[in-house]
Amino acid sequence: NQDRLQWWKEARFGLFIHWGVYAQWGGVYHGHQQARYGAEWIMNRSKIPVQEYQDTARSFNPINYNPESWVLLAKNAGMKYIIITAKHHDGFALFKSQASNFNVVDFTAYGKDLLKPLAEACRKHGIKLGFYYSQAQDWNNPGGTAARKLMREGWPNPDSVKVDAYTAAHNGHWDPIQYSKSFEQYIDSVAVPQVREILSNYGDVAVLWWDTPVGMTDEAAQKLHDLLKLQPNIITNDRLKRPNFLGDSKTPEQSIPTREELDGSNWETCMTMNGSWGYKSWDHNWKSTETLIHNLIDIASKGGNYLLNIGPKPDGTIPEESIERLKQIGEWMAVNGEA
Ligand code: FUL
Repeated sequence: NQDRLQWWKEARFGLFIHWGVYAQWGGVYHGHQQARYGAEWIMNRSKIPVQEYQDTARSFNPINYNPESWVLLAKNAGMKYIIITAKHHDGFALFKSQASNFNVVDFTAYGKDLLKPLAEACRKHGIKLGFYYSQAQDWNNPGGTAARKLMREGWPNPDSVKVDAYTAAHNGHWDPIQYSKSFEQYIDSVAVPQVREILSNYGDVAVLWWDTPVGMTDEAAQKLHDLLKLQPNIITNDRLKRPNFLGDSKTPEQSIPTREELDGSNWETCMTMNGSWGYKSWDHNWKSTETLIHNLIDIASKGGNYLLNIGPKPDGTIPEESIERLKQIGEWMAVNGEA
């Protein structure tokens, strides 16, 4: 129904948060800078073995995580909602999960659920909270899929031709353990129970943001879609499985549609402030505040939403450049924005 989408249609501006153990690498693997794709792709781009990636994840310890300051930063910038990566393609869950021990509580030095205090802070300050969940790709939980990305493009490893041949023969996977279960087993034992967890344990969930339906089946999509009943007012995007599960909104990535391209459907442009979603230590290619405000005006005037991203560091702090820009946008909004 229309009421369900009312707040979203008026929101205009939201914060996207890409955070997980990939932040520990910061876009660098064994001294090599991962050039293409966001830093959250480093495991796939650099074909990091599952064991090595997990060994690093053990020491994840974001002691400076302060979710209330994140929420206030968003709120003061004029944002109405936050979408955080509950689980990205690397399969690491930012929440306590019974379905996979590759989660922040059971696997890391930190040992505490990251979504709980964020949900509380959002409730306290009147900001809607949504979860991004990578339903198909999962590079750590066996049976999850992997988009095939050639290693040759970004990693001058003499073995890369061999690795590329392996991924070609194994549906994009590069580590035999990724193949030890079927996709169906992964959906039933990890994706379905985890989506049930994030829709049950954190109060109201405003949005479920699916992503990259690599290898997705209609059957699996239906099982996931059925869980949305747990949150009757939830809004979803168009990335669960095309073309049969198009959700409520289109998701142009890093681009703003022209007026000619608008067809009456709801849409939300997601965009990075530099070139990466996840924290990339060496990417200094930041958009100016002026550009970001211009984008917001352009999008709002065309009836869309702007989901602007931050990639927090492994210690839980937000890059200074992002904080600065969000504060400046807030100053502009205080003068020019609606209440
Ligand atoms: C993409 C993902 O593969 C990126 O890592 C990022 O999450 C972006 C918003 O969606 O398709």
